Parts: sequence; structure tokens; C-alpha cells
Amino acid sequence: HRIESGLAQAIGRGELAMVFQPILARDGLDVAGFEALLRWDTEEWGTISPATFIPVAEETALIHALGDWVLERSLAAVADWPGQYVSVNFSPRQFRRPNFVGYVVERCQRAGVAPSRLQIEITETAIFDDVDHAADTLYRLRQMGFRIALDDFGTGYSSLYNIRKFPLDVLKIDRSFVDAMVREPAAAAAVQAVVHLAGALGLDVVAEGVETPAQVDLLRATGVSHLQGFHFGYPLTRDDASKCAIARS
Ligand code: G
Ligand code: G
Ligand code: MN
Ligand code: NA
Repeated sequence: HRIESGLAQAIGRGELAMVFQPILARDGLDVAGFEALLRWDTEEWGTISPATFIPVAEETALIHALGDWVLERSLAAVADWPGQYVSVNFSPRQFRRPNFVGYVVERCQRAGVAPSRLQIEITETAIFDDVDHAADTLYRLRQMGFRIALDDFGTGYSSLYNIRKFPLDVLKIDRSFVDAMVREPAAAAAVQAVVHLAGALGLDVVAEGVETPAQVDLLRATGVSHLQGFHFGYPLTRDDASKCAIARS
């Protein structure tokens, strides 16, 4: 597989970069944190989306080296953003590695970053394949002080009621709901239901993929706690994210 061999060399060749997208509190004025997103620029194929190469890395053991690079860069970046967190995507295979908790703790210690400044984003796939193991890992992460976000919520196979079994801090509502809200009352009702459930469980809700003022108005009416999307900010380089963190904090 050509992507696979290119990816194996990408770190050494300096082809990878991290960008950081602001996550705003509902008033749209405070930056609560930034989501770290990986970018790969190749000479041969141009820019390749993580949607394409993460699954390839996930099939091989490459995800561990790649994910380690992502975590190191993300923890280095959050040191510039006092009072804010960095939200890092972990693939199911990373989350299920032996002693994931010890691994993340060690990386934070090495970077001198308190666990409360790292939000761990996982998907429903990572937790519903092995519910007991996942719940145990999440409890231990929580005990260490990490924030835990369930990404792409609403697109996977978790039921609304099932998620109460997991110690989470944040539900990230998938952008397909946000996109549909303005056209379909049922999508708005689904978001409202998630916000009510989150309230009952004491969780924050981040609406993803917010692109228009009309979406902002609808989302504010539901009571979501946080907003993320191109309307508020594109993914930024570390330097630009640092300026944004200082200006908006
Ligand atoms: O940033 P973009 O919209 O291109 O991301 C596409 C997909 O790749 C999203 O599902 C996102 O969660 C995932 N992704 C982006 N960066 C990372 C990363 O560093 N690690 C993992 N595991 N997934 C990532
Ligand atoms: O799966 P995950 O939620 O981690 O995906 C994050 C991806 O969503 C990133 O690749 C990011 O570039 C993309 N993204 C962030 N904000 C927006 C937005 O407002 N609109 C669209 N279409 N994509 C967005
Ligand atoms: Mn994410
Ligand atoms: Na998402």
C-alpha cells in the first residue's frame, strides 16, 4: 500500500503538521480550548486528509507512532494557552493499547502539562466494542484528572441511555446534526434531546461544524454549552492559536 509506506516516512520527512481549532463557550467570546487536528502534506500526492490516512494507520501499527507525535505536539502547544485545554483525537486502537492510562500520564509528566489540560476525544467505536474494559480505562483516566469527550456523538451505535455507564465530561454532537438542524425540525429535536440528557448526566455538549449565524441561533436556543466550527474559527497553526488564546481569554 503506497499510502502506508509514505506515512511510515512522513514523520522523519517533516511532512506532518498539527493545527488547532478553537472550541468556544456558548457566548462565543471565551475560548475554552482547542481541538488538535493532524495534517499531512506530501510531495507526491499533495495534502491527504486524516479521514483517508488515519484508517490506514489504524490498520497497521503506525497509528501508535503517529499518535505519539500528535500527543507530544499537542501537549507542547497547550503550554502556550494558560487556562485552556487541548482536545486530542485518539483512535480506537490507541485507546485499547495495554496500559493506555499509564502511557498518557507519562507523556503529560514529560511535557509538564497537568492532566486537566488534556481532553481525550474518543469515538463510540472505541468504547462499545468492549464495554467493561473501556469503562475501566475511562474511570482511571478520570481519576487522574483527564477530561473525556465522546466524539461524533449520534452517528455510532451508542444509545442515549447507554452512555450513562461511562464516565464522560463532554458529548460532541456530530456536525451532520448541526448541518441538518436548519432544514429539519427532527434534527433540532435530536440535538435538544442530547442537551437534556447531557444536563441530567452533568456533561457539557459541544456542537461541531457550526458554519452559519442561523445555526448559532438554533444551537444557543437548545442550551448547548460549547460551539466549534468554521463560523468561529478555522484550524490554526500553533502560533496563530496562541494569539487567539491570549486575545480571547
Ligand atoms: O481535520 P479533518 O476534518 O480533516 O479530520 C478528519 C477526520 O480525521 C476526523 O474524524 C478527525 O477526528 C480525524 N483526525 C484528525 N486528526 C486526528 C488525529 O490526530 N488523530 C486521530 N486519531 N484522528 C484525527
Ligand atoms: O471527527 P471530528 O469531529 O474529530 O472531525 C473534526 C473535523 O471537522 C476536522 O477535520 C475539521 O477540519 C472539521 N471541521 C471543523 N469545523 C468544521 C466546520 O465548521 N465545517 C466542516 N465542514 N468541517 C469542520
Ligand atoms: Mn474530534
Ligand atoms: Na466529530
